[in-house]
Amino acid sequence: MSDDPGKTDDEAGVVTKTKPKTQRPPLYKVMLLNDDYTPMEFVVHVLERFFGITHGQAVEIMLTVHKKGLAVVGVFSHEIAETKVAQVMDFARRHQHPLQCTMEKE
Ligand code: TYC
Repeated sequence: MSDDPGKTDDEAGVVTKTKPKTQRPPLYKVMLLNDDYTPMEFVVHVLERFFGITHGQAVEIMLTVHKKGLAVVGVFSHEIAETKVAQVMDFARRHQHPLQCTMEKE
C-alpha cells in the first residue's frame, strides 16, 4: 500500500485513498480573571499593552471579566500564551494588583 496521499492502490479492483493528515500545534486560550481590587483602568491598560487591542475592545473585555468572572483574551501557541501570562502576572505584581491571568488548552 502506498502512503502517498496523492496515489491510489489498485488491488483486485479495490481502490483506497489515504487522507492527508495535517498536524496543527495545539492552541491555548489566555484568560483574565476577575477580582475585587484591581482598578478597571489598569486592566484596560494591560489589555492594550500586552494584547495589542483597541481601547474600545479592551474596555469591552474588561467589563465581560468584571461581570462574568473571566473572559478569553486571545488564543495563541503554547510559547506565546506562556509569555503573555508571564508578562501580565509580572506587570500586575509590580503594581501590587492581584490581577490573575491563566492559560488553558483549547
Ligand atoms: N472587578 C474589578 C473592579 O471592580 C475590575 C476588574 C476587571 C478586575 C477585570 C480584574 O480581570 C479583571 N475594580
